[in-house]
Amino acid sequence: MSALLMCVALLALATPRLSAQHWEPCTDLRPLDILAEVVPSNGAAGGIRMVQAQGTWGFQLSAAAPHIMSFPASRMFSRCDLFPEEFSIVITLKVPNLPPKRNEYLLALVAEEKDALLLGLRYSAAQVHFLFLSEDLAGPWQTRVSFRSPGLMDSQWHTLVLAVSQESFSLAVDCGLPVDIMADVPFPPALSVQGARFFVGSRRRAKGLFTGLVRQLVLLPGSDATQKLCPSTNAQLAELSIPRALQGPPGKPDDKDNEVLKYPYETGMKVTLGSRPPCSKAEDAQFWFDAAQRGLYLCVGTEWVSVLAAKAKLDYVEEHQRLHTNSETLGIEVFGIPGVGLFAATANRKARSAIYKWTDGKFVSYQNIATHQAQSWRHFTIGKKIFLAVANFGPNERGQEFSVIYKWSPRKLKFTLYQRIATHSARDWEAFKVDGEHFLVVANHREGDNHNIDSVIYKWNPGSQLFEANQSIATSGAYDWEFFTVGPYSFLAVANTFNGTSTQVQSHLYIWLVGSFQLFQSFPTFGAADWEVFRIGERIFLAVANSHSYDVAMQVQNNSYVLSSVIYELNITAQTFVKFQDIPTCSALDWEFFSVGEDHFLVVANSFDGNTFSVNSIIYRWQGYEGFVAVHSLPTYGCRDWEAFDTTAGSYLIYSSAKEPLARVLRLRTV
Ligand SMILES: *[C@@H]1O[C@H](CO)[C@@H](O)[C@H](O)[C@H]1NC(C)=O
Ligand SMILES: *[C@@H]1O[C@H](CO)[C@@H](O)[C@H](O)[C@H]1NC(C)=O
Ligand SMILES: *[C@@H]1O[C@H](CO)[C@@H](O)[C@H](O)[C@H]1NC(C)=O
Ligand SMILES: *[C@@H]1O[C@H](CO)[C@@H](O)[C@H](O)[C@H]1NC(C)=O
Ligand SMILES: [Ca+2]
Ligand SMILES: [Ca+2]
Ligand SMILES: [Ca+2]
Repeated sequence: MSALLMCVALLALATPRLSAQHWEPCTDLRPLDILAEVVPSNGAAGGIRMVQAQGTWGFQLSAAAPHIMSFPASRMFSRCDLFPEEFSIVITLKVPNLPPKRNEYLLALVAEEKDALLLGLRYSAAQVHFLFLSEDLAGPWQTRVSFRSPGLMDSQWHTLVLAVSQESFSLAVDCGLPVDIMADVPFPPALSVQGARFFVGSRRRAKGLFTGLVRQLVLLPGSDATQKLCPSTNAQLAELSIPRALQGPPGKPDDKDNEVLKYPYETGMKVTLGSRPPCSKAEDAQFWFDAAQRGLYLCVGTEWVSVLAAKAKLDYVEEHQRLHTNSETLGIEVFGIPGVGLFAATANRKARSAIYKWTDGKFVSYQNIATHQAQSWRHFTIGKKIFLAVANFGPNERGQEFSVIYKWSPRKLKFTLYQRIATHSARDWEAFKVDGEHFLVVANHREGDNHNIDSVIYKWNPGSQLFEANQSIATSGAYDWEFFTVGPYSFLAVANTFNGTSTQVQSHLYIWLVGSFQLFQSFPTFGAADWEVFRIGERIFLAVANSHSYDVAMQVQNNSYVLSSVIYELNITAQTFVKFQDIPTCSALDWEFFSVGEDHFLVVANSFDGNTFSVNSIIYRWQGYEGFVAVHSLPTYGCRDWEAFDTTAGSYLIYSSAKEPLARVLRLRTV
């Protein structure tokens, strides 16, 4: 956006009206929440559904008749009838893939009597168009300003800021560099909105209805909203103003791909807003979101059952299930399959690993899969396909080393072999998406005795429907990969444990730049076994689990399992992670972040203190200025991996033991 726009004082920019005594803008000069105007806070409007996608709530309007999603412009333009000459529009949306040529309206301002489109915003597969009516001596005509390839069709949420000032039109996506267009027709200095109506998600007609999800639609008179929104740690969801019903929605922060919470949207479950609706057979399995109390309820039988009462507080933890596993378990992955249920996959040391299904409040054995010293499972999806990849540490019967990707067969209701990938003592798989493309990265731990080998990133080839090698990254005893995004940037962190002589090696953070990952920052680590990224509000943290301090040259002086693990925090200005807190741990192997109500927690897997595997694992609570403070001490034996998950009945933790064939499910009791 032009610097000029930012410098000029707000008042001068707002469309003034020359009244008898003084200049006065027609609207308030604050963000005007257009979406909130059409979706009353009790959510009573017909045909509007609240749905969740990727952990974020939005409205689906397509079932609502256009007139329901409209209101007279006079409601906002209370003082006079002129649209501001300079303004910006902020919209957060998630769009479906549109066929070529199809256009959908996000917003329209229509002069009702003449049925004239005064102002419109619509998009197609390739463009975003801003339309407005301008008038000159020859009469009124419609002007269209088109922005190419905004990249909205990747099934992600995006926040667009359209800023208009005379003949300058600019569009910024996710706080990225704005595309500026200088048009030969300026936006009219005095566009009358007399007798006009705003239509959200349509152009007053049935044709061109918006079929995606919308979370934010705001008009900011007089200024460029990018100044208020950007930079943002969560640029795809940067907020200026969000309707009340969507504020502080229940569920975990969206840094975790929570498949359990994604489920209502994927299956098109219905969420009702407003005051307590009836719950009978007809509403069974439907959700009700109580915006006032911020609670989400599920109709079970004839009762509304609280799914995630946001104000719940963790009181204590109790044992819920002792899960006898095939053998010692090195990793657990909990995931949901839409329409089927909740599952846990265990990576077991001996011949078979297992998949369990949550049935009547317990994990029950569902499928066994032959693995070779399996270390971890990773669940991911590509479109409608559901996959599960296992990291095999050992060779198969024929001495070959493979890690394997399995695919869910909706017909057999089982996972079946999909692709084998040659790996070297694989420890971990991480799945992620960059610019709409799917990737998998493997942590190759060692080849023979050599720990300094490459770990490999694979890219999904939509043509061959297989993963193919894309990039190799040198690692030292790689143990874990963790992917995360900050605004438009994608990061990949590796935990390096051992270089052949020492566990005191650097672990690295890489950033995606022009088609490959490049080194961004290095961290001193001691036998690093896990990276965990998490967000608290706008803050971004990265925690490393240090398992062992050891050096061949100094093994007598320095061979310790009791050492600090470190939490780092991203300083956005400095573009670097800085140490936030040291936490004493005993051969820490995993961190897991979870939230209960409005509180945030970290649990660490402490596995060994140098003498015994019977050590306590600790739950820490986020206490702001104090950082993380130990609140619960849980006796564990050779603790290897923690996972947090939610069901309709409550919130749970599960942990596995690397030293005994027993995993435990713990229930989080709340008050
Ligand atoms: C391993 O790391 C130690 C300590 O950082 C260093 O002294 C040693 O040279 C490294 N060894 C190899 C093989 O890179
Ligand atoms: C890896 O994938 C990226 C993104 O598609 C691509 O730009 C790059 O050329 C690929 N690299 C290799 C070596 O295939
Ligand atoms: C021993 O290990 C600790 C980490 O636990 C490290 O801070 C210290 O520098 C090491 N001492 C020597 C002599 O290498
Ligand atoms: C972030 O980094 C900047 C630039 O180095 C520094 O001035 C600022 O104090 C840091 N902020 C915090 C919270 O540490
Ligand atoms: Ca990982
Ligand atoms: Ca972790
Ligand atoms: Ca874990």
